[in-house]
Amino acid sequence: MKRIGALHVLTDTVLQSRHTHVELARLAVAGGAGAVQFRQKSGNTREMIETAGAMREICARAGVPLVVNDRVDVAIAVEADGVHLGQDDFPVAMARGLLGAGRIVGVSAGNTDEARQGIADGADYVGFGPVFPTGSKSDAGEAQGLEKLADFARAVRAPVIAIGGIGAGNAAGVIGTGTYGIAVISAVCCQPDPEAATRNLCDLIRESGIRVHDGQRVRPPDRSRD
Ligand code: TZP
Ligand code: MG
Repeated sequence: MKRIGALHVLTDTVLQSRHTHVELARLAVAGGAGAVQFRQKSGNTREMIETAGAMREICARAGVPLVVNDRVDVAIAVEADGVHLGQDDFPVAMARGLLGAGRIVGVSAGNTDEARQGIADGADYVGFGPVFPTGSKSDAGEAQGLEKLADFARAVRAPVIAIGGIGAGNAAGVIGTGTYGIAVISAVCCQPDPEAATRNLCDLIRESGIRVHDGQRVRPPDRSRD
């Protein structure tokens, strides 16, 4: 089983400009993140490769997977641990073919059909969201809520990583639905102390019965709402 990590910190330099992607990777790793995702939507490819390469060094030294959002070429160039792809991005099956069996391929899915297709095409995990309203992605769509997340996590037979509006105040509730883990942008990148924010989220995940580095569930999910 590949180690996917239960807390994915997505790096962002648009919502905040105090920290670079590389600094955010360092802070997230220091705080105990289970995975770092390099997420940069525009910019020059050569610089992206330099940035991703520096992030890869930091993550590799700590044994934390580095996943590259959208850009399979950049992931291959720096030998990142994997990629995360949306429905309109590089096709999952092609990414799997290019990256080989050992790397991580994640796919965002808005429903169980997309999830099943993504898994059939070779995805290792499925991102689902936005769970809550978020200002971090303009085309994120409507908030799905915890009930839909719980249904999704039950129906999908790959690890589900929940995203969108997740932070210290609601992370435990999200984990309680039976997801494998969570992914966050603003709850880490936009906090005064991203390292402390990461550590706090890791503590909350652990308290909810999940090991942060391999997503191993050490206590059954709280289905008390069922
Ligand atoms: N995909 C769905 S919602 C979202 C992405 C990338 C944004 C998550 O950002 P935040 O700040 O954790 O809500
Ligand atoms: Mg994408």
